[in-house]
Amino acid sequence: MATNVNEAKRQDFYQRIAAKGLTPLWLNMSAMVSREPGSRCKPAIWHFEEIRASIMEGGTLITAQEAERRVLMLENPGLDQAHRITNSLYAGIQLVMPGETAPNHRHVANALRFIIEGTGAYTGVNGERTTLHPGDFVVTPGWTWHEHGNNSADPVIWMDGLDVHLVNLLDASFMEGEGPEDVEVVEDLSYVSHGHNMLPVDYKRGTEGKSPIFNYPYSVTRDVLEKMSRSVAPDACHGFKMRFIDPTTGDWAMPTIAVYMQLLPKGFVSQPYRSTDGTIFAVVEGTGHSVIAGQRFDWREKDIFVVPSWHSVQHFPDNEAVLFSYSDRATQEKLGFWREQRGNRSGGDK
Ligand code: GTQ
Repeated sequence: MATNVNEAKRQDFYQRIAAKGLTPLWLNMSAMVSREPGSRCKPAIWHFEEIRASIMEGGTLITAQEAERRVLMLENPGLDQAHRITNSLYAGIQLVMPGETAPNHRHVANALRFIIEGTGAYTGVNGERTTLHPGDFVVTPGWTWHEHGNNSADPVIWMDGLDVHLVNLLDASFMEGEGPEDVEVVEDLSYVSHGHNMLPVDYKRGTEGKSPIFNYPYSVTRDVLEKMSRSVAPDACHGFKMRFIDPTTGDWAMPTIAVYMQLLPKGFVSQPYRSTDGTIFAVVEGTGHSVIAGQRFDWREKDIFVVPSWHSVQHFPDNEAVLFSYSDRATQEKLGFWREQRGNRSGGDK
């Protein structure tokens, strides 16, 4: 029946309904409901040497106080300078120079810090301070006051990871500046009181919806990876990979962002792996390369690279290497969207 309708009539119809705020689904079906993820996000690498030169130059042009946060955002080359490293996630490089502070503020978005260079800067979360060391993973949960400062003699550089694009997709953003002055509490009180297989007796499990721990120190993480690597067999796709958790629930350390650390042993070649969570990697130790959807990326310490959703990745460390990574898997799992595929099999692997 419809085949008799002439094309000019259809075009006329499309034009008339467009003026009424209507569009035919049948012209957009495959883009709307794709057979598999077709991310515009591209595999990419940022070498730290170049990042460092740029952020240090930024350091001569604006103060942390003036900038509020002195950050260079990592722009995925496939995503139109939209201030995102994957479709859903943000990554930035923050510099705090000796003697500087970045003022107290809070926002709905959850943030992580992954410390790349320098020891002796601090982040304050709701008045509790933690000192930052290279390799530390630090959480500032949504709507907690946070400020940064550097009392050391050296510049401190870290990577920020935020779920701000998820917040903005849902039009749920609020932020406030000029938070309260620091209150005097024991440094790392949250880790002391929640991170040692004990909880304050009246702690109500999971009621906060976020981890009570702000700093997951690298000294501990590294020791865990070291002992795991000497005791159990490596996973064929991941080597020795651990995920950071909220110890009160066993859920991810952040409600939206999954965060990991993995050790790739000397001589290891990972089997091809892909998953629906586009993942940002930071090299903590070692050199090597990764092949992402057929493209080779050579990396060394402090480099940052991105593996887009449903792109196959294989890692080839030159010697023992350690990779930090984060993705939106925590969100996807909660919504029932997340899938992975291990090895070279074709088709989904749900
Ligand atoms: O340190 O609070 O990279 O609010 C972007 C937004 C860092 C921060 C960013 C922020 C922060």
